[in-house]
Amino acid sequence: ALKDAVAAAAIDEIRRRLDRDTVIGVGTGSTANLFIDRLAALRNDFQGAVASSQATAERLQGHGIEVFELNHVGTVPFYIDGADEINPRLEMIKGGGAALTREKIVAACAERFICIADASKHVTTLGGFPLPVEVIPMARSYVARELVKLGADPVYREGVVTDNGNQILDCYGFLIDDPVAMEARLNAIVGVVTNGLFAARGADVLLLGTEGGVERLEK
Ligand code: DER
Repeated sequence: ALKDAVAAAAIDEIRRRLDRDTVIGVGTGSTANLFIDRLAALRNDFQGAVASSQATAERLQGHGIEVFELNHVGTVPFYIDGADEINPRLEMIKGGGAALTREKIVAACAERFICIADASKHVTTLGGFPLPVEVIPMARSYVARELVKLGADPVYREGVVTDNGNQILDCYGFLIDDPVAMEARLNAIVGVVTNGLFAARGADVLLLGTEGGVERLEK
């Protein structure tokens, strides 16, 4: 119910800003899926969407919403997506759904990142949720050793291949007191494609589902 409330709040957040040329960025996961299902009712009020995963693209198309290639769109006015954790500075850990690379790409092209999350995702310090790191398969063991040097306990997400043909290490035991610095440090490890810290470019608005209703927090 909390996820549904924030999905509805995201529709209210954007509906007056849609016109027939608008293409919006859409995230991945169970909360994003509830948003997509509600977006269907507005499909004649905007042009289409850029998807952050194959799964999201298929769900959008299933609702008759046109999906565009990002290279043909450029920027999008908003990107709506969930998070695994989000702190008061609207920095996030994402990647629980293995879509972190394309999510981060679409988010980079968005003027406004609207995060939709239930209260369980709201934390003071990031790192309770294991930090996903997308790696080039041949580099997996090398990256794992480098992550251990940084104090993490990396666990290979067996049987998962991302939309980009890569693999994921989930890093347990990271206490991340400087998300921006850690994001940059992880990006510097050869073989890392993307890490799940969305801190340099966090969210701009958080719609947080709480028992008392939806709270709107802005950076
Ligand atoms: O994988 C992701 O980044 C998803 O957005 C995830 O963080 C949120 O998924 P959920 O809405 O199913 O909790």
